[in-house]
Amino acid sequence: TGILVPPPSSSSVPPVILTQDELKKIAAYKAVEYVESGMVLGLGTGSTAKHAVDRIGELLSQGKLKNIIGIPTSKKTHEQAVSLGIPLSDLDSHPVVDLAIDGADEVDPHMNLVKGRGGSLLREKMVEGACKKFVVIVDETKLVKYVGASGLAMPVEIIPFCWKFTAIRLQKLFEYAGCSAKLRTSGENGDPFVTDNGNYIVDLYFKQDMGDLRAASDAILQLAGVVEHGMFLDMATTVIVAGELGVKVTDK
Ligand code: ABF
Repeated sequence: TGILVPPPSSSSVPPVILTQDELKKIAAYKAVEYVESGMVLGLGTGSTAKHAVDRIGELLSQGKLKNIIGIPTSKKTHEQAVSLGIPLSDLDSHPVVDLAIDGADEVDPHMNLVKGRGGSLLREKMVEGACKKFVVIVDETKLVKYVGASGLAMPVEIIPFCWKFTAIRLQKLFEYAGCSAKLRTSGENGDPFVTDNGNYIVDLYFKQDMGDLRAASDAILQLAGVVEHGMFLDMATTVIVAGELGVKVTDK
């Protein structure tokens, strides 16, 4: 699959096909331009954020960035950062983070996000909630009219104890929006997917707009058994979208 980038009409250069991964990389590199030496950085998770972490490692190794401290949002990103020689810490030691760069699964017109299809939503929300600036990097396929509009999962991290009970309660909350709740599994034998925090994830699928997102968030978080959900409301300060017509940067 690829996205056609048309050359200027006067050009004899043939059109360039950029893959989705190349678009992700373009957005990621643009975001790293916001990074300055001496910053405490939230390091995101996922295939888009991976490009940003690689780039930060590269700039550090070239001496173009200095004294960076990374706060990883998952075990996977922790491993990646260690392999790149990025000095790491955590929120206990660095409770204020200057800037975080991370991907998203959906971005609505108000810069509200769905995150967590990669399974790291809880640590992402903790780190990104502690940031002065949160730069979201996506390719244009992630843009939606409303949260849930992609028809793909809105993840909720729950404790394993009586997970079916919690899943049913979640589904009932959003009956009006045609919600169905499914436990996320991994591997061939359908074992539950287990997060970095030892929890399960229930993915919610919506047929219609769930409406007031803040009310939806509150309702989810009020259920005992729920740890966190993947709606990141009013958290992004910048969204960088790479697409067919180039890179678009939107600041809040
Ligand atoms: C993380 O990675 C998650 O919050 C989100 O689920 C996912 C986006 O993945 P990708 O960048 O691979 O599309 O940011």
